[in-house]
Amino acid sequence: MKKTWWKEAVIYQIYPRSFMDSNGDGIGDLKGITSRLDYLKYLGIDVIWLSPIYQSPNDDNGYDISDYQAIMDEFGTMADFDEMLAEAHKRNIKIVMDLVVNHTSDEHQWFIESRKSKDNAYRDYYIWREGKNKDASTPPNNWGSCFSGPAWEYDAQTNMYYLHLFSKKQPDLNWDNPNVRAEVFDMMTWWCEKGIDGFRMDVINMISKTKDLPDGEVSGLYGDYGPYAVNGPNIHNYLKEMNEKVLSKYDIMTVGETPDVTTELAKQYAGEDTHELNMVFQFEHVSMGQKYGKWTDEKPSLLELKKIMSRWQTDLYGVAWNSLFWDNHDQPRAVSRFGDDRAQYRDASAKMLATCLHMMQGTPYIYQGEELGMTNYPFESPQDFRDIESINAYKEWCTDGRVSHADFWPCITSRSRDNARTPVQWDDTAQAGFTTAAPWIAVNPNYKEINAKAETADEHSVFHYYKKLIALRKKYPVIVYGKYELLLEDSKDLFVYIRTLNGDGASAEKLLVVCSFTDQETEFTVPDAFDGAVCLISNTEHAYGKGKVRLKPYEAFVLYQN
Ligand code: TEU
Ligand code: CA
Repeated sequence: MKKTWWKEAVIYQIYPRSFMDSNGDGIGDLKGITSRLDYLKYLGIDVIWLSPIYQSPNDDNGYDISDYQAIMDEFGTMADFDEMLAEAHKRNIKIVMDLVVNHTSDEHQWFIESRKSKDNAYRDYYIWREGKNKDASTPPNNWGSCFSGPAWEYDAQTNMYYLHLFSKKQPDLNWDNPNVRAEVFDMMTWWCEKGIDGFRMDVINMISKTKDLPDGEVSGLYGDYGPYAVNGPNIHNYLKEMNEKVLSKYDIMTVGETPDVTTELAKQYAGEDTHELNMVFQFEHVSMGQKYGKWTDEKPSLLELKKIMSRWQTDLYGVAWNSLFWDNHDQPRAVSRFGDDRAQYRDASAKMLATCLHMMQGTPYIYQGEELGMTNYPFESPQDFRDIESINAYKEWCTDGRVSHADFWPCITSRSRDNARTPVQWDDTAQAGFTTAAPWIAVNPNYKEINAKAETADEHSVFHYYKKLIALRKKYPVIVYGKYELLLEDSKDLFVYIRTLNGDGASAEKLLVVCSFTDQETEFTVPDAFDGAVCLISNTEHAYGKGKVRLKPYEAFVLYQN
């Protein structure tokens, strides 16, 4: 496997709206990010993935872009961006931009033109269709959008519908139009010339749709667009073209957000020699359990989690590259979901989850606040939601009477994207030091106990544990390049694996990673091959010798043998 900087890097995701407010308007901004770069340098990360900072009417918090080459007013100016980029580079931190080109905002100039008339030069930049049977009262097909409701919006001006797989303010671009591809590639080149270090590509495996757009299989209220819009017919051609025309010309990293991919498809998207993307960012391990669609309060099964994560480790080994993450801006907080956020277990289980993930193969992503062990928010009512997906879903499932509030509430609060979007907790002053005004979304009330100031000062904190994991990755190539092997496949409590570098010969290096996913004490027997091994990191005070260890709840440790 080729060695590259992005395989060895640790990435930190910033959701700018919630990271740090510099000018007291309650909204995070670019100057706020710049002011916290020293904190990130101290943590030890190499790359920042910046969620969208472009001009946007904020129907979906910046994932609806109205100008790809301008900065959102609330976040600052292009000069602020240039300053942030320069200050990051000064600290050897790279900046990866979010690239959202499956769709634009309906307020993008292209769409404003497109909807004007059937013969407008931009008409074909988007996906327009007549209503079914030319009947304007029925959408072209039965697809549902990701954010509830139909995936088609009727536009009276031309008596036709446009496709939007996300909100109706996010019309899908027509990638089959060569002009669309040329415009996107030019825009990407413009950012590369500015000196940015890569792209995280939003739902990039959804840009190619089939020519016909037939009804999908119905589940719930709408039909599924999946077979016609995800991993579509021309996707690999378009990515290869993008690679040839833009990506291959720069030393940048690319990560494709790819919902619904198999490991077979990932080998194509992110293969060593396929000339598409560097790595995928896939969701199989965070998609377990479905109750009301994605809304569920079920605890994920460890057996299933191990199966999924191990399959990705094994199938991609030597041929393709994956991202490692528990959290991002679309997911609930990991410690609440996969760990245990009760006071006595939060710290241990946050460290255990970090160990489990950061010792695997792939590029690790830390989502802002995860390094502090931030938890889900205690929502009290639907009025607390800011996220369009949560707001619409509550209406479609509950207000419209398909399920009772009592049944639905625990499910939506367990999964709401707003769990990840509450402000970063910097200190124990008002609004957790995020802002001096009223924040756009409420601060989690636990900020007095959980905050960056307290954790950077305490060498036993979750923060310092992450710092140590990052440092270990830099020191031990086995963490980046070693081969993975799952042990104790059938254990319902323990996630145990080995990593091996340089085969079985005398120069072999081995890691043993042991993670307890239970709030009970358990027992584990250290394999003989790890007799006399060194403990690289652990979330308890244990001394690990030969043979049996009695494990505390959520205990984690890593042994190294060479
Ligand atoms: O997300 C796409 C995606 O597949 C989901 O994670 C989605 O956000 C949702 O959870 C579906 O149930 C990307 C962005 O990460 C997300 O923030 C945007 O809202 C979305 O695309 C549209 O741009
Ligand atoms: Ca601000």
